[in-house]
Amino acid sequence: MKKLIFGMLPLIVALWSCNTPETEGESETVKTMMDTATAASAPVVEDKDTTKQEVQELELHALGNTLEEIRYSTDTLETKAGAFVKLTFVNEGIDMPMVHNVVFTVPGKYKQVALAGARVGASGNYMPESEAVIAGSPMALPGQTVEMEFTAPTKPGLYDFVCTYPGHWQKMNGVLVVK
Ligand SMILES: [Cu+2]
Repeated sequence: MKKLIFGMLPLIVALWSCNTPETEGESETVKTMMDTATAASAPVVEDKDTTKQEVQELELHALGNTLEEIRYSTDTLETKAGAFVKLTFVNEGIDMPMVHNVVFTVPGKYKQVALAGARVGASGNYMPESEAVIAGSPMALPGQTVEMEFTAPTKPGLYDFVCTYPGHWQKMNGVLVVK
């Protein structure tokens, strides 16, 4: 009996060692696949981080065709703090003096910015170089639609927006609510 077991041992060892390279080969393949998977998923995580900023789409119209009538379609716009704002500004005016823009300013500075913008004049797009300006749209001629993009303030609060075309600020101003 003892002799039989010893006699079979080389066979068992032979079978075992025959199996070994294959098992090793498989685990090597699995390891490689896992490495590839990790490498491939890394940039996806990065992409997610860069697109983390929330997008806030807003629309604003300029209404009226005389200095008495002119106004924005709303006096309140709203966005989340730090969001990427895409604003579509539609000028519904018809006659030539109905030229408008939208300039966002720090709280309480819309009048100051508008008066400074009027002094800059047409050549400078009525846009003053001022720390009070957060962002400004291009000028929209009568019937024109312009787009602007900017990052909303990260600090919640009540900010202002105004048209800096001369003589418009009294009728064309509003509040940007940053939540
Ligand atoms: Cu205007």
